[in-house]
Amino acid sequence: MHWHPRKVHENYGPEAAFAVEREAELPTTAWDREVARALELGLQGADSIVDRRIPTFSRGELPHFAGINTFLKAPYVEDVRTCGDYDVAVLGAPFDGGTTYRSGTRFGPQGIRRISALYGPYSFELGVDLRESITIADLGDVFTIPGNIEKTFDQISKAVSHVYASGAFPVVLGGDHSIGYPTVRGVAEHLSGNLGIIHFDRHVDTQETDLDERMHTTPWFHATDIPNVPPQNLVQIGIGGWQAPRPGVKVGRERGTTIMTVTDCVEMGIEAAAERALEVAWRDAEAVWLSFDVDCLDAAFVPGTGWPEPGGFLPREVLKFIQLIADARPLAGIEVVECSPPYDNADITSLIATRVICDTLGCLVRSGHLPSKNPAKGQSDKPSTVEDATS
Ligand SMILES: [Mn+2]
Repeated sequence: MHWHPRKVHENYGPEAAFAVEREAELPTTAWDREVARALELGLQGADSIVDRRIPTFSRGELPHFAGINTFLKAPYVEDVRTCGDYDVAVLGAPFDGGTTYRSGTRFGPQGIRRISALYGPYSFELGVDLRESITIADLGDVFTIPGNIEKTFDQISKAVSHVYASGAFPVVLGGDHSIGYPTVRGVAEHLSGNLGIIHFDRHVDTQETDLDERMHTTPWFHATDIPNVPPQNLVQIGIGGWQAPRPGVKVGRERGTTIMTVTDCVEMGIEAAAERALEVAWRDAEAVWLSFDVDCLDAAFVPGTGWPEPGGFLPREVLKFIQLIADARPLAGIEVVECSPPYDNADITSLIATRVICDTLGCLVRSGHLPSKNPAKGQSDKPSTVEDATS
């Protein structure tokens, strides 16, 4: 039998062909640097180790089960005053005091960081290697106050404000959804124009109070009370089921938020839905915040969440949606909330939470919306061999 070499595109579908060809264009500069650093800091491996790139002490990505659990094994940056040296700053907001049913999201940052070790920085379909394009810092967690929602909000706003002002792209690991108000408050204070919000959720989260407090069912009431965060720029995607409280629906109707159900999105198609969401969030806005509640997915995929609701999105639908949003325009930052590891099975909720962040970063990078501040990192060009996701 003879093997006939063929051009890649004859062997693959269009996306796979793009992915396979794109991989050849990605540099390995940062990886080579990481290997050299690991050998220096972690000592050359034992004499019997054939691969001389392997150090004695695990330093960096490999093995995936070893090491200290920062997000994507990014460096832990203890001195938060230096976070502006990095392109992306990950911070945890471990707080579940706003939860009205299942708690446990105080362990969300831990759960997400732990399973993020399974991810490499390279995405096949997206044609991106984050390690080669940007620098990521893990700042650890905000000092939240378990028994006090308002003090915790102030801590989170101060933290997000610090990161946003530094120029690093904030990635917030929740935490329950009550943190959506203080995160947005931390960004909005730096803008002269309006901040839009793209909100993925099964729940509207627009009532004023719940159980007499500003709980995880209330962030957008208070966020849209901020003068430069108008409700007309709040688009809520995936809302539905038997857990959307009527007081919140009433507020949304009165304030003029935009709600898209799962059926709305699926029937118009994810591309058209993403276009509509972008149009609403960006209308006369200066920046847009992405708030992703993992419970927008069908309960089957997110057992580890506070209010599991059947009938939500499939993972591939929501990932496509996220990719279209991040490919289209820059974002001010992202939060992923309501991941509750104590209720999770086989880490699947933490896996999807990690994936949403990685896909967002990957698309921002490949589309040039998250340029590197470090000239040593080559900013990857927008792919031209695959259909332009934003068209
Ligand atoms: Mn929710």
